[in-house]
Amino acid sequence: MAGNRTLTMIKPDAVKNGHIGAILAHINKGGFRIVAMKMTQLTVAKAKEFYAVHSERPFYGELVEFMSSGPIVAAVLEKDNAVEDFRKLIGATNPAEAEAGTIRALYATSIGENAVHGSDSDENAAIEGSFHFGGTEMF
Ligand code: FUP
Repeated sequence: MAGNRTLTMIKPDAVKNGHIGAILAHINKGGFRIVAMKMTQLTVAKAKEFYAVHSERPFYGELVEFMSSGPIVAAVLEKDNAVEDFRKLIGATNPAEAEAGTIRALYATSIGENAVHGSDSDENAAIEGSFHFGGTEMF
């Protein structure tokens, strides 16, 4: 995956609260093309693997429990400068600090249950894209 792609997950809170459609519309309006997408549920083991970088953090257990608690929507998004532009579109990790109009400001409930994931680097975007999708599932 080149520098024009990022990986998002619509997290269990946003799926439960009925925000899939609104979030996808927001993503499309932001100029991103969806090049891969699926609804799925992470097992505890897969959630641990995805967030392994946070394994020493105090919130790791809760994060893994939350991320495996219900279905998510994973998608690969394409746009010039995708990683940085998508992080602007979603807003700060803590929705209380997220700029008005961002996806987290609109749909997240707390720092732990913050509606969406966005990759933090091109390198991680490629790793996270391959985590969720095989080569024949990305367009
Ligand atoms: P982000 O890149 O904005 O998703 O944020 P981080 O990579 O720092 O954190 C990943 C996830 O860990 C967050 F989406 C939610 C969770 N988290 C907490 O639950 N508490 C914290 O203090 C920080 C992060």
